[in-house]
Amino acid sequence: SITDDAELLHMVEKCGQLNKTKIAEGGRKLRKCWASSWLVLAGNSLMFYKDPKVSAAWPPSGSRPESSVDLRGARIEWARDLSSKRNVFHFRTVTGNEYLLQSDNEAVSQDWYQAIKGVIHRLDQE
Ligand code: I3P
Repeated sequence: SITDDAELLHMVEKCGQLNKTKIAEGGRKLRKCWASSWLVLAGNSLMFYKDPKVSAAWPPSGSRPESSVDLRGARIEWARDLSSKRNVFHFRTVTGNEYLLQSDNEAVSQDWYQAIKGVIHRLDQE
């Protein structure tokens, strides 16, 4: 609804495009499948939307995230050994869902890494 979108917009810390692959579900390994994804960092959540292929249309009215993860207790680290791609970081939720996130642009990757890490640390201190 418009109210929900407005509430979410208020909480948005960062949004943008990254390459993403899920590599584990509940601790069970998955086959990599890299795809472009639109990420929204808001509140305690990181949400993944289907890449709209157009810039910065937010909020994507009516659309729901393809998936959303709770950042509480999550772990994040640079992952130089888990991919042949550059600027890759590894992200793991408490429930054992694991993702690799990546941009060819080093600054973009760095910004996302810091933003997600910041939220995780804030939640750790609550
Ligand atoms: C995978 C695909 C991935 C690659 C992965 C391959 O092959 O090419 O892009 O990961 O490497 O197995 P397929 O398309 O047949 O599933 P990176 O691009 O992250 O290196 P990996 O198996 O060494 O992880």
